[in-house]
Amino acid sequence: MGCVLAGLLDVLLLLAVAVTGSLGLVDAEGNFGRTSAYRRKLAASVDLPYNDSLVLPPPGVNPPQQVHLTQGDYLGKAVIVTWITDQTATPIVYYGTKNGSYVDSQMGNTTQYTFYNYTSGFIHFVTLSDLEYNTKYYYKLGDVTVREFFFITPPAPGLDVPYIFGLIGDLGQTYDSATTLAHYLESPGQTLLNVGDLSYADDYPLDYQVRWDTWSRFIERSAAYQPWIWTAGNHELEFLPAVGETTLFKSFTHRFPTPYTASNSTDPVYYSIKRGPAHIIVLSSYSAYGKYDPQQVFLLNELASVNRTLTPWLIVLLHSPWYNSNTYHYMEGETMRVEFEAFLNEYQVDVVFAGHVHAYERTYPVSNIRYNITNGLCTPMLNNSAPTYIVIGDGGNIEGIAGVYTEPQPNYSAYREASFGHGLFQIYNRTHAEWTWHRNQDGEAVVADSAILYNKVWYKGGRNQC
Ligand SMILES: *[C@@H]1O[C@H](CO)[C@@H](O)[C@H](O)[C@H]1NC(C)=O
Ligand SMILES: *[C@@H]1O[C@H](CO)[C@@H](O)[C@H](O)[C@H]1NC(C)=O
Ligand SMILES: *[C@@H]1O[C@H](CO)[C@@H](O)[C@H](O)[C@H]1NC(C)=O
Ligand SMILES: *[C@@H]1O[C@H](CO)[C@@H](O)[C@H](O)[C@H]1NC(C)=O
Ligand SMILES: *[C@@H]1O[C@H](CO)[C@@H](O)[C@H](O)[C@H]1NC(C)=O
Ligand SMILES: *[C@@H]1O[C@H](CO)[C@@H](O)[C@H](O)[C@H]1NC(C)=O
Ligand SMILES: *[C@@H]1O[C@H](CO)[C@@H](O)[C@H](O)[C@H]1NC(C)=O
Ligand SMILES: *[C@@H]1O[C@H](CO)[C@@H](O)[C@H](O)[C@H]1NC(C)=O
Ligand SMILES: *[C@@H]1O[C@H](CO)[C@@H](O)[C@H](O)[C@H]1NC(C)=O
Ligand SMILES: CC(=O)N[C@H]1CO[C@H](CO)[C@@H](O)[C@@H]1O
Repeated sequence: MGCVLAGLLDVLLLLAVAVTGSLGLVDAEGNFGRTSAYRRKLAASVDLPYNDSLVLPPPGVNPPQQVHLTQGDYLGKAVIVTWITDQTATPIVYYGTKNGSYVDSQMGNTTQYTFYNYTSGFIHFVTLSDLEYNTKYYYKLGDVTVREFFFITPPAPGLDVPYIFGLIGDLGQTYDSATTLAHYLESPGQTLLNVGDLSYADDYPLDYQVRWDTWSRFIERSAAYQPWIWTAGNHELEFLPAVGETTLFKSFTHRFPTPYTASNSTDPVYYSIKRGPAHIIVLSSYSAYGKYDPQQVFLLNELASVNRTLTPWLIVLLHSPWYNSNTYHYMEGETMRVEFEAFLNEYQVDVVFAGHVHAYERTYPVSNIRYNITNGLCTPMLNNSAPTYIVIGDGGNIEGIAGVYTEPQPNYSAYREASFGHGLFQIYNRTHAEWTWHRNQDGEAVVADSAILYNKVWYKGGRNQC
């Protein structure tokens, strides 16, 4: 009863913030989630042409291009700067805390890879370490043509440290993707959590690698100025045995280094970081996760090491959702859910973000960990102690929207809509965070779905959060 009441209260809150579209109240089956009536065009949009200004290389002599950042250590005091040049160049970053005054420098490394008959440019990656927290750094790259950028380090981990994460999944490089990214650039997001499926280069014959280059140029206007935290999706696998390409995640791991060794992971596609008030665990839906597999060993070690006094919020990122009531990719995440869900409940994970499905969906806190083959208890249960699950695979890629839902809407599904957009996860303090979802058809300031998330460990308010 309490759950239904709280659900109604949520609906009233939504009314108060004047959401658009029709509001679903409790229906004959007792469902209180909402399926938005809003529909965008269903036709897939095309990729930006190669001569579009959003994907063109910068001018100059062997200019640094495809510049992007990610966190470089466990605690948020390091940044990995990655960029590509067509010809050889020195992998060096000049940096400092004053604009134009680059008093420090750091050397790194250069790599290259081939994929079928494609040879990548020179991929440079440099880790800037021992940075000060909460500080703006300026940096410059380039031996001849020089380009300048800046970033802001996160605050030190702590209990009541506000921080805003952006969420984007399945972005691709279409006109819709461009709208999503343009809106995100207008947002207050400080670090982007990317839940996988980046360029969609593999939607082209022979996984046309040039589309990785155009994608990395496309995202530079955000990713050169704030870290993007990478999750591997199925489009990163690039398994093409017919032409001898059998190294999984080959382009992804060459182009997007992650700080995996800092969390004792042995694989770049799953790892963990602390950032401000959050401990973020990145999992791979496409790496073995069974008992005794390295990913499960990693996850259990990592969960046991989380300190909720240092980082009150515990976030998990993965690509293929465990709770998805869209017919698209239905149940693909089920085996991983069966293997891992009980661990996430035990360690009181606050929220799990996934992509994969090209639409938006938010659940109430839900768990489904009672089933043991013989007891028949296989129905997902609303459970305040369990995580909230959010599908944010609505970045706008070339494959188009996933518009068909299972009916009726399961009672754990709070809101679902087949539109493109992005999300913001705004942590206020140890007890409260606010999730907002921004659909592309609205201005950035408009919120199409929102919810307060109450911290699983610290919130003692007793409100029924279902
Ligand atoms: C891009 O190329 C197409 C086809 O070659 C051409 O029609 C279009 O004008 C070009 N656009 C720009 C911005 O140069
Ligand atoms: C740094 O200084 C240059 C030259 O004065 C200026 O164009 C640029 O906007 C400044 N950058 C920032 C981030 O303030
Ligand atoms: C790679 O192979 C494809 C298909 O055989 C061909 O169309 C393309 O021109 C080749 N690219 C290069 C750089 O050789
Ligand atoms: C990694 O393993 C080492 C050695 O066992 C340990 O000291 C360190 O705390 C571990 N780091 C993390 C982030 O788990
Ligand atoms: C957890 O973090 C707090 C705050 O930094 C620290 O005082 C405490 O010792 C840590 N607990 C453990 C078990 O490391
Ligand atoms: C709710 O979740 C908690 C934490 O995982 C668990 O202990 C409890 O058994 C769950 N309740 C139900 C009814 O599933
Ligand atoms: C499965 O669950 C039922 C009901 O909770 C319990 O009686 C039974 O012992 C469990 N079976 C196993 C193998 O744990
Ligand atoms: C949700 O639906 C399931 C079956 O579909 C039911 O067992 C459960 O009691 C429902 N929960 C609520 C809170 O209505
Ligand atoms: C945490 O933030 C929420 C939302 O701004 C606020 O209502 C609450 O009072 C804050 N709690 C503390 C302990 O500051
Ligand atoms: C991964 C890798 O090759 N790291 C090397 C990068 O360059 C530094 C020094 O320039 C080496 O110490 C690292 O081993």
